Amino acid sequence: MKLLLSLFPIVLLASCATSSMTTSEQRFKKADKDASGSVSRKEAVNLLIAEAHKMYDSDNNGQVTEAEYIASGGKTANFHKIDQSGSDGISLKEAQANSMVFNTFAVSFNEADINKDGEVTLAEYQSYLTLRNAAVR
Ligand SMILES: [Ca+2]
Ligand SMILES: [Ca+2]
Ligand SMILES: [Ca+2]
Repeated sequence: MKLLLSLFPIVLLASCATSSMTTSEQRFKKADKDASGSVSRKEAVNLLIAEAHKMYDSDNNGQVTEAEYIASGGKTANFHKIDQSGSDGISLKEAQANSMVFNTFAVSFNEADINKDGEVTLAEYQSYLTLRNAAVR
């Protein structure tokens, strides 16, 4: 758990970096897979996990090996918890199916879901970004 939380700064930094190239609206639309106008917990978390998985997968072969995981600040024990199949590689599917990973990434979704209805609207997302940027400054 502790090791996954250490992922967070990386993920937040990455989303800051992408937001300079894409607007928050574009990012929101990307997360809203079914184009329902709001982002569900599942949609948001799956996207965050996909982004983190991509970042950990330094050689881009679709699998995060133990070496790649450790190199990104992960711990062996957690690696084995997520690598359910024991294949020395975490696929995106495995990462998304892992409840420990899901719950970790759901934390930032829950923060953004201001009225706690399980969906984040564009307005909620934008006020979340404003709050977060204010906290950084
Ligand atoms: Ca949606
Ligand atoms: Ca890899
Ligand atoms: Ca909401």
